[in-house]
Amino acid sequence: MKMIVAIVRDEFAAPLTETLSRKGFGATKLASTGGFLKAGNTTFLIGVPQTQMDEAMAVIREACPGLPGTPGKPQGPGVQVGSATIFVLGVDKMIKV
Ligand code: 2BA
Repeated sequence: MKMIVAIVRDEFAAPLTETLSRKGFGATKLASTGGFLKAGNTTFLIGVPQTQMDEAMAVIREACPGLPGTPGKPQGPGVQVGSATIFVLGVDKMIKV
């Protein structure tokens, strides 16, 4: 299993939440703030079985379109903010009690 930590521009958080839910992915959303611009963004924690990683990444790419700077507006002078910054972490165990 993997843990996807996806820091997403706020404008893409609602569509990503909707698609993840519709496709049956479990996710937790955290309100977060970028350390550089100090603007709000949304961090998703998504626990994903290895076999579903490609599908999960495709969902994120679809919901968070564009390369840095597109299609959204610049959020600071000379700063282009990407749609999502994604980390993939290994998970030893997932336990629910
Ligand atoms: P922020 O930290 O507010 O950064 C917003 C944008 O400002 C970044 O877009 C980047 O284009 C620029 N930027 C960030 N740090 C900079 C610096 N020290 N000098 C010059 N420009 C800088 P993105 O790279 O697309 O990042 C979007 C958001 O993703 C970030 O918001 C932060 O919340 C998160 N993030 C990006 N890289 C990260 C990392 N290595 N670790 C943790 N969070 C990260």
